Amino acid sequence: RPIGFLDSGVGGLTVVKEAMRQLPNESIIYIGDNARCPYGPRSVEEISKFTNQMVDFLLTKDIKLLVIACNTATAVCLDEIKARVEIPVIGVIQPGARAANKYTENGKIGVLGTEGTIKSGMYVKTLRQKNKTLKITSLACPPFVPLVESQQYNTPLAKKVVAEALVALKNKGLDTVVLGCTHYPLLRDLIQKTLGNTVTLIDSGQETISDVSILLDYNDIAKLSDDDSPTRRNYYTTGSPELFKEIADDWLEGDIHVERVTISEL
Ligand code: DGN
Repeated sequence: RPIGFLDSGVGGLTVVKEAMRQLPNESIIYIGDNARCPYGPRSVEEISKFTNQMVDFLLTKDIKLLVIACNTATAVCLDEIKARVEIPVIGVIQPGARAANKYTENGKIGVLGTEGTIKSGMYVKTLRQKNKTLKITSLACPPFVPLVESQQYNTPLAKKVVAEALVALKNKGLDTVVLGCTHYPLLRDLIQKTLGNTVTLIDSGQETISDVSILLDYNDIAKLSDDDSPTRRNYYTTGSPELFKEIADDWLEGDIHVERVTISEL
């Protein structure tokens, strides 16, 4: 049975990339709601409704574990989804917060995310739960997701937008910054250059997949090494399969097969 991944668009592919690295035997079903992306500026009601529609779609594919590979959706409805589905569910915020707490040495942490994620206060709450003396600076970066979705993440425009947005984090003495949106690892090099090499960037995808690996073990649902059934990776988008495939080809290894699913089918 496959692991299900969902995101508002292509951002969750940064988590899939880690899954392919750490858990290459596992099959994957991914859905991105590109037609309704970005979620960041949307209301809590809309984010919850759209996310639940994708969860139901993935459940029809007989997934064994669900990864909410979107910080905005995790912030808004992780608890609600956990309560209603019977398979293990994991979001991206707790693993990211845990990693930031582990890596910081001076206790000064920055969190980058969408407006929805930053407004939810979920990173601050999760980090403070671990260590209430942490000094946390949160910053919403609304132009970042549209840059990634329009495949402009390697352009001079992206460099300018990233540099301008991150001015707000200069001179705060941060030693650790969380990429609190799954789209942001596609801008990682630009973010690192802007913040400098003294800052450790946390990609919550990497930590999330370590957690997925633990969950598979604890629930006894990891694919067995003598199971020779082929590893399948299927991608669905509510938007343009061609554009989705271009970004996926750029970011992931191997043959990518993308199918369209219309919003009315969700
Ligand atoms: N990739 C989603 C996240 O991690 O929050 C975000 C995006 C969005 O739709 N703005």
